[in-house]
Amino acid sequence: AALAQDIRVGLQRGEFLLHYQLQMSAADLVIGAEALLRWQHPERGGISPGEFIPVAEDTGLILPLGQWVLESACQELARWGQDSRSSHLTLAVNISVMQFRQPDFAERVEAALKQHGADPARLKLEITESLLLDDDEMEDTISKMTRLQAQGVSFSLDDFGTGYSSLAYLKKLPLDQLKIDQSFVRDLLTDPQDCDIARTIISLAQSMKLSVIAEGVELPEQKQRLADFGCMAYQGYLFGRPMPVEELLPLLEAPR
Ligand code: G
Ligand code: G
Ligand code: MN
Ligand code: NA
Repeated sequence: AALAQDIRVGLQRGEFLLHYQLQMSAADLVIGAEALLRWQHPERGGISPGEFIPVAEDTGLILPLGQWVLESACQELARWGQDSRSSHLTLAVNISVMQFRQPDFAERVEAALKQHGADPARLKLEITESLLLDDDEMEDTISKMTRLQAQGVSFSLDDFGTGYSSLAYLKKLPLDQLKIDQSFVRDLLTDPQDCDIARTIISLAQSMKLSVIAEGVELPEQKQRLADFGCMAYQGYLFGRPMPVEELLPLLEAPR
């Protein structure tokens, strides 16, 4: 509860910020970035999202916090659109279930894009399988996604393989991408089961005409193994940690 109050105050005082982690093509070109929320508390220093996001979700504070993320990301995306170094990049934004379930979620995304003049086709929303748990909400999920997708917004299914989504649901959703959870990438080279799972997710994506990105790639050998399976995009410490935007833009200048 103390932390919840701190989140409220932190939002008012502007203590939150976004870091960005590169997303790469198989040819090692930067294709985009994921926005990751950071909190710089004046006394306690950096507090990790693993600590405060669950609290924000339990208290409903994820709504104002998520709204701040969405607006800040759209503002950044609009800036990227004005800069030849970054105008081709997509920006991926994490969306909590509670945020997506807001009746006016699609309108909020549209308003944030419009307010800042960001290109909808450069915005990617990362949703999780927990969105698919509730049968009764399926129509609502599909209609919000379809509405946003019609404007160019794309959807990636984050942490894929760790949840409970059925293939029947997966088939119905207007998704663009599966994101292989880092738990399968970590031991890819030593655990044959993780290796099989990663390969299976990649071929599932291919057969469903979805793109696929692997997260948590730390070693060139992991990237190579995933590439052998047909993976098209990568994210992880191998290419860069989540970083402030001031560090990201100069990286785009020189060919890597
Ligand atoms: O940022 P880190 O790299 O430590 O992320 C930890 C967790 O917090 C991840 O599960 C990530 O998806 C989540 N997370 C990071 N930023 C956001 C955000 O802006 N919104 C939501 N809902 N989750 C986020
Ligand atoms: O759940 P989500 O995928 O949104 O969150 C991504 C999380 O993974 C963040 O906490 C981010 O800091 C972390 N991360 C990103 N790349 C790597 C990596 O290569 N290795 C590890 N261990 N964590 C990573
Ligand atoms: Mn994510
Ligand atoms: Na993830």
